[in-house]
Parts: sequence; structure tokens; C-alpha cells
Amino acid sequence: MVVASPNPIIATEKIIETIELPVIDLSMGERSEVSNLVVRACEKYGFFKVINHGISKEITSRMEQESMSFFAKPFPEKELAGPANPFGYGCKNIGFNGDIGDVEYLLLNTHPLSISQRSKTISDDPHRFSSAVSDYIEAVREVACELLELMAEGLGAPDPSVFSRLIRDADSDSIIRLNHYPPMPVPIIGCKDKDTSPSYNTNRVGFGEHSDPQILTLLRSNDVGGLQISLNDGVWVPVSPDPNGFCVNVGDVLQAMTNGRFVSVRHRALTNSYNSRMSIAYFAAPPLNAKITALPHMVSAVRPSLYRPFTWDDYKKAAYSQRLGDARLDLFRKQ
Ligand code: GA4
Repeated sequence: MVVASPNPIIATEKIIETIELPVIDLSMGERSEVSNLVVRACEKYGFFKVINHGISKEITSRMEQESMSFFAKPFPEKELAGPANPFGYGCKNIGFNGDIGDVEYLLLNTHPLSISQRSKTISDDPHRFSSAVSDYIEAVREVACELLELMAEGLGAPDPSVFSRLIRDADSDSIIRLNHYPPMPVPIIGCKDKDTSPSYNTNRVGFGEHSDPQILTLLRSNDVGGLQISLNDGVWVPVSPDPNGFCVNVGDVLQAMTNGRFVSVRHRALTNSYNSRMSIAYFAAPPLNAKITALPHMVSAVRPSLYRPFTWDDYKKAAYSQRLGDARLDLFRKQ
């Protein structure tokens, strides 16, 4: 039986001021310097921003335009592209176990054939939609590979393609998610000072607290904020939006492959009271049968391996059988 979600509708925890995430400028000259910066960001925050990534404005604008046109459709038309099980349009329901949020979305497999088939129920111009999405995917995949290679180099891995080859694989299980968080006015209730103080969250939760199961996530949003990351001490930190850059985060699989050296950090998205937030997330994943183990040189007598080996298929099944906020990597932790 699916039980109603205990997700908070309104986030009420204390927040700290917006932090500026480490910024990785991919046009910067010295490769070893860039790879060290990437590694440090993945160890400390599990998140960073990428600028000068080489993806043209034309590619991101076409993708954003298609996303906006879809979400602007009347609900019954959008429903024709659903349910999001496993791919398609979803509204409020997240996953299969009762999680909900103030969000509507399109979840798509990144294989070109799958996109062109899906596009028939998504767009009045399926060809235009699938070409915008495929071009976008190709471009973000390249940036993801470049970042994964910088990470491998920075970690001193003997094979710099040890991570990137998993997502370049034709059977990679990568997905793309188009999110729309409609404006959600929040009534001021309870203690006024607390509710309206800028150091408190008073917005509705669009997508609840979770970590991403895959290897790496590249997120692009419009200029409306809402993304928050959870730091070690449990404080929520808002991330400022940057439509020209990408916000990148480590997923659970990369945490396992680096034997816990990189951190897959919990994050969430709040809605804005006045403006629509639109985001597009590319989740870079391995093929289903890929065996996930820590890189040999990340394991030593002083740093024994933290996780049991698993396939991406095992991990995905575990993730989908749990609630959004569950700490699923713990299921694979050695005692
Ligand atoms: C979180 C990251 C991605 O958005 C996602 C989500 C997926 C879904 O929305 O169907 C999951 C969630 C995400 C993790 C746990 C499971 C699966 C909802 C859920 C309760 C598409 C993904 O891959 O994992």
C-alpha cells in the first residue's frame, strides 16, 4: 500500500546565507590546476558551478523554449505524455512510494530513439522537440565526460576515462529531467517574525531532500532560485541561480567509486512564491550491468573499502524501492 507522504509542505528550518559554490572555469588554461579545483570541490561540497563550458546559448535556449512550451499546455494535454512510469510526464508524485512535491516534470531516457518516440505525445512539433533535446543531451554529455576526466586525473587514476567511459557507453542508463516549479504563494501563519525572517525557509517544497543515485548530475535552471544543499551540520544553504552556467553534483555511484572521498550531498528544491522555476537535470548513469566498486588506488589499509560491490541495476532497484529521502547508499555499506 502506498502511504501518504510525510514530506513537509513548507520548509521551516533555519537557513544560512547563500554560499557561492566553487566555480570551475573550463576555459582556464592550466589543466592540472582545474582538475585539482574540481577534486577539492567534490570532496568538500559535492557541488560546484561550471562556467565557460562551451555549450552554445542556442542549444540551451532551444531546450528551454521546448520545456516552456510543454509546461504551458493545458493539464489534460500534458497528461497525454504521462504517467512518468518509468518515463513521461509526472505531476506532484515523485517515484513510486508516495513522495510528493509542488513540481511537474518530464522524465526522459536519453537514447535518441526513445526521445523521438516520446516526443509524439509531448510536442505539436515532435521533430523540433526531439532535435532540441538530443542536441542538448549530446552537449551536456560532453561536458560531463570532460568533468569526469578532470576528476579521474585529479585523483591520480591510471585510466583517465575510468568514469567517463561509463556514460559514453551506448548502453548508459542516463536520464534527463525537465522540471517546472509553478509559483506557490505561502500564507503567513504562526509566528510572523519567524515566518518572514530571511534566515528562515518559508517556501513550499518542490522536490524534497535527497541525494542523486547516479554518477554525476548537471543542472541548468532559469534565473529563479530554489536549489538548496544540506551541509554537514544539517543547515540548508541556498545556491544562487545562474542560467549561463551549470550546477554540478556528485551522485551516489561516484561516492562509492571514490570510496567515500567525493560526497553525494543531499539537496532539495523549494518553489518561489512569485515566479516559475524551470530546471533541466542531466543524470549521467552507467549501463545497468556495470559493476560499481571503489577504484583500486582509493582503497588502502588505512582506508578500507566502504561499500560492497554492486551493479547499477542493483542500486537502481534499491533506490526505486525506497522513499526519496532515504540514505540508500547505506544499504551497500560494509558493516
Ligand atoms: C532522484 C534523482 C532523479 O530526479 C531521479 C529521481 C527518481 C524519480 O523521480 O523517479 C527517484 C529519486 C531520484 C531517488 C529515489 C527514488 C527514485 C524518486 C524516488 C523515490 C529521476 C532518480 O534517478 O532518482
